[in-house]
Amino acid sequence: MKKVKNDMILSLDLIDILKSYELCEAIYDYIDTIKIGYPLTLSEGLKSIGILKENFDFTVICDYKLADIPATNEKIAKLSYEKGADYLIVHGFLGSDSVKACLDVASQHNKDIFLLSEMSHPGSSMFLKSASENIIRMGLDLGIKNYVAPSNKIERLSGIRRLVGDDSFIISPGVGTQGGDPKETLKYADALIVGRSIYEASDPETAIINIIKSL
Ligand code: OMP
Repeated sequence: MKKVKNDMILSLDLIDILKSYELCEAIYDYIDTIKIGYPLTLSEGLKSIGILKENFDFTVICDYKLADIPATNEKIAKLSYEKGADYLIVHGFLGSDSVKACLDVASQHNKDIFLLSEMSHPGSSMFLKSASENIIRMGLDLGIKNYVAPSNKIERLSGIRRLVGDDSFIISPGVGTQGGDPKETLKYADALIVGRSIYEASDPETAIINIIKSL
């Protein structure tokens, strides 16, 4: 992935397209990349991708954490890219065939994926943590250059950076509300993913400016 403006991606987990639109109007001077997931898509439909992308010229990462058999992953990926997704977040624990199905659809659309190996919430240490390194190695074998790694578990994030090397792109959620520190995170990640600290703030623009200042 190319550099993200202000090294910050807005995680747009609102469920209302009008509120999402208003938020984007308030922050688009500072943000050029947004992440849309199930909350907005299940509430307002896949058309939300196009509405926000076309009006604000955003790069859109669709966070559907794809985790299914290859045939189903392929269908979800195709729909997402056709509706305007530039990147899809894909779970690695399903194995290489499921991930490869997404990679193949991405390359047919001249788009790309992010691979997820472990997560920022506490439960991630039950099963995902022990599999994470092997998942990353699978990603590297598949030629994947984009990864998601947790900001609030800085040793895990730095370990993933060591594994993937400096020419891979890491985006990092868990900043702010989940405890991750923006400045520390950017020692190892290329961009922060920030949701509630921005969209739940009484003044989202000021919230963004304050994060940028803290860097
Ligand atoms: P906030 O905690 O509100 O900043 O939102 C974080 C966003 O990143 C949410 O959309 C989560 O679903 C997502 N996320 C994580 O919080 N942790 C992860 O390990 C991975 C993701 C993700 O894949 O984006």
